[in-house]
Amino acid sequence: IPIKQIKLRKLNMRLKDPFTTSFGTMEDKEFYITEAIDTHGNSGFGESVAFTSPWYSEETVKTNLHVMEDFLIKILQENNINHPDDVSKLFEPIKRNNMAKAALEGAIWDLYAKGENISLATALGGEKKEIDVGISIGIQPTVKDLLHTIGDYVHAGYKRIKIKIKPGWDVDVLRAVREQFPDTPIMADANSAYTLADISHLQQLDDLNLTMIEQPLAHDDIVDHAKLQAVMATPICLDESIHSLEDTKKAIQLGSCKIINIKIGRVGGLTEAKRIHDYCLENGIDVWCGGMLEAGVGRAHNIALTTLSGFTLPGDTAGSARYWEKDIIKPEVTVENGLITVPNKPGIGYEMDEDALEAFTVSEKIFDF
Ligand code: OSB
Ligand code: MG
Repeated sequence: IPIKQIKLRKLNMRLKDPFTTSFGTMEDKEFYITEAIDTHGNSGFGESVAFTSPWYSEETVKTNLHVMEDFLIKILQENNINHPDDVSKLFEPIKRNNMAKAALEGAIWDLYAKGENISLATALGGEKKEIDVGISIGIQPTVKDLLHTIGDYVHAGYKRIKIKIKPGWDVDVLRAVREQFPDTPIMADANSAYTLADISHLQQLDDLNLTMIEQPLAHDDIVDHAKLQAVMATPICLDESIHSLEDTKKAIQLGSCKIINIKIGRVGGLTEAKRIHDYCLENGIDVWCGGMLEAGVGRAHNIALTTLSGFTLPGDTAGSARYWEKDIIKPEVTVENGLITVPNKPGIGYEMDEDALEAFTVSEKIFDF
């Protein structure tokens, strides 16, 4: 893949509504759009999903820049890439910093697919023409607000509702939701807000027929999660704890979870995401594609990944309008009856909206090869 230049654009976009999790509230999203340009003038795009504060994981927008410009881009400048799968191998000497790695690898995957004149989904081996989507709802001011919001999304057709929980906003809230929505697939995401001291409290969730509980315990734990899963009927899904195929194997072996949320950024890119998917498919573990409040480029990558057959559960990749007044891609991602139609154009399958990109860009850096 004859890369001639890499462009890093820092964007700042305001979320339509602030998004609150157990770790805090996000209102503005600052992030990098990566662009890999080849000698034919084709461009591939990626998006970094790190946030400005290290609340979800240790990476931030600033660490992304440091790692990309001082290490990862240098590696790309010094090596030939025949296939995007080479990238994660080349990045291996750099520990973690998975979101920075994924942002660059994603642009190279898009560029590769465009060069082959196939969709990114096809390049990854995905065959679904449409994907099932759910929605993640942040912590709301009141239970009444939450029930109202859920009603809107159920009405819009979303296939499952994920509710963010934290101590003080959990069992009673979910019980009220279950009463009002007896047949809706519902799950909860704690973003690591509990400890094993909360076992008996969390066990009450077993009465509510939840599809799963996501990351109830520490962000870096798989041992306590195994202890919790042993005494809970509700499947545990791991998010924060899984950074690689190796982590996946260990978590499954320990019985720490029955489901895995795959986020491209968290695992260091599409190649590793696909490897985790393949392993889970072979071993009967359900997976789904998580979200990081992405703009259009990251959303497009999530859609492509979700076309792989092992993504059996609806993901968090909702439509653009759920997050943004205006997205940076054309057309924007739309959801109908809880489905996103997978684009079949080459690469990510969406055009950049140059005006929007321009309007949200706060700075730009160019690296020539
Ligand atoms: O834990 O899945 C998470 C948003 C920000 C950080 C972490 C998470 C989330 C979400 C929202 O749940 C997913 C989305 O709608 O993009
Ligand atoms: Mg999560």
